[in-house]
Amino acid sequence: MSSESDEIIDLKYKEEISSDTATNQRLEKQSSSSSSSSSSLSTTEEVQTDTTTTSTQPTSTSTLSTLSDNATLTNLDAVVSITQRLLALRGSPPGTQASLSESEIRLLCQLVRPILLSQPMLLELEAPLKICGDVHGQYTDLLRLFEYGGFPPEANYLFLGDYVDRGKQSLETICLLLCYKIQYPENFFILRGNHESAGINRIYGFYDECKRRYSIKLWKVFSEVFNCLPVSALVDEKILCMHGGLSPELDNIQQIANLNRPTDVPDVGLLCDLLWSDPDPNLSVRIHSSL
Ligand SMILES: [Mn+2]
Repeated sequence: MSSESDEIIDLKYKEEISSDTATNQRLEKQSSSSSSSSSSLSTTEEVQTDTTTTSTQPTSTSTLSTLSDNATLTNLDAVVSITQRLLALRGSPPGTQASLSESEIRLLCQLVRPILLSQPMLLELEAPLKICGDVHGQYTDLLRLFEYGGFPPEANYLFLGDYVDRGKQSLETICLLLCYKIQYPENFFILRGNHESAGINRIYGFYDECKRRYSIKLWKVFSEVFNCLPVSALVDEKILCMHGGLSPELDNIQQIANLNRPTDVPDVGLLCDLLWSDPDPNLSVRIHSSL
């Protein structure tokens, strides 16, 4: 374990894709600091660092072929089928809904939870991978991001949270992301945003979409998935990513790895700050990167 202290870059790719006007809610402070003039494609950044690092190359080998359990195979067949129907919306008018049954969506939630919990709260990832900001239920924009960067597993991805709320198709958005997480668990990563919290997405759209299209129960099932999402990723041991920002409570990066799951997002403290903080030019933060 190294005791060296490195300055960590706080990656901020928080362009708001949503054109929704921000309300005056305290909870919406993120949108007030974001530029709205950029196209959604600007939220994808290619991270190519040290070429001497052994990179995790995108693999075309699906988890499907490595599993022998029949039940698992059947489940993964279902996930492939769901993925195909979601991707079939390419070329359809924006807003076209995918025909997924509630039981299929529940299956995605059921399959992804153990995968999320089997990986650390602080992910340690290797370049090359593409890092993407808020999608906020704008499913057409998500498809455009993949058209631009390559559909998994052609490229590796890290999404920084806020998949639901504001936009009209939170369900298609989160379902496609979960499909990819299940199929390519080592090449596709999704962090938690402040909207992946029941107290927030109860108000800003996701609850209403679940209730209107499926059931309140389904919204609760998603909450149990969101409570298992990791909150931070360290890329090539030098680029620290999270949805919000750093915390005054953060002295050592190990504190992030030590956060327990499943968990809701508390109103104060380290976890809250990682998901909610905005840049402060008056702060100078140094944290230890040793793990
Ligand atoms: Mn957001």
